[in-house]
Amino acid sequence: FPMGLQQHRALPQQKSALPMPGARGAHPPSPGEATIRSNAEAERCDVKDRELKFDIIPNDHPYHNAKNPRTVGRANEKLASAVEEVKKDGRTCLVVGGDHSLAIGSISGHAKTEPVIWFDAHADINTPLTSLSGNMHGQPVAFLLKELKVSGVPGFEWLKPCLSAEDIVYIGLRDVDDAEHSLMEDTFKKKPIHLSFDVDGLDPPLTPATGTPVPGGVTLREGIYVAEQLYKTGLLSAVDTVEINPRLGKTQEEVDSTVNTAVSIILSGFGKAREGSHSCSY
Ligand code: B3U
Ligand code: MN
Ligand code: MN
Repeated sequence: FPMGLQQHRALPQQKSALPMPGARGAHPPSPGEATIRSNAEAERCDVKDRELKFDIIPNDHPYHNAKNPRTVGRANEKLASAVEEVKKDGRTCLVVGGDHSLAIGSISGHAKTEPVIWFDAHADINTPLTSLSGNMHGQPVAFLLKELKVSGVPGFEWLKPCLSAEDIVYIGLRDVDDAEHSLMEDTFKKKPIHLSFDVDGLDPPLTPATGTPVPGGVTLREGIYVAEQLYKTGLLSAVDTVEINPRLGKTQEEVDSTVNTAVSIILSGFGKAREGSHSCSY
């Protein structure tokens, strides 16, 4: 921490169709900030930049396993107010920062009811009691979740947990601590999943016999991976596979490749593993 936090910028955008003249604050732009601004303005975004300055609180002793709690807590309080102002101004809020603990302030300052997509290799759901590293960037989800009732952390007196477990979706998890795994098992209810799979989400050469192909779709490997992972949850309880129209195939080959692609997706969703399906594990 805290160097990343000192560089956070709330950069709202897309207010009007015309770029604003370069109205700037007193501080010189950092190279990253200038690059974001110039690229966003080239896309005709109306960028209103604001700089936040954060204090480093002296003698900021750990609270259980949470390091720098007062510094991180106060910084997030400021960030929450800044994000709230950006939203009141009717803008889309962009926060550029280092440390993921900033999500505590950013999400709290947002209108507080939105679903959150947490794109991360890590679940960031440790509490000050479970964290092994003590790093605050491994804890923001716990601070935000009503169910986990994290409280008493100095610097966070202002915080009211604003997320329910059903408001958050994780994408990309692949490094979850044991304690985090238990917290997730207890907190997130497992609901049956319905997969509605339109084959035109795949890249067109994979399913040419479909009505409205669009270039730039996902690969067969990615599509199969999604279906395999859903199968592995044990929660997949209904599957649609749609927009397969053999009559639109210009050749038999096009019809066959479309059908074969759909079949591979379906089989993966029903448990076919690419290394072969084996009933025993050894
Ligand atoms: N779960 C570990 C590792 C970690 C979390 N977030 C990041 N790393 N970036 C922890 O420190 O809580
Ligand atoms: Mn993270
Ligand atoms: Mn991460």
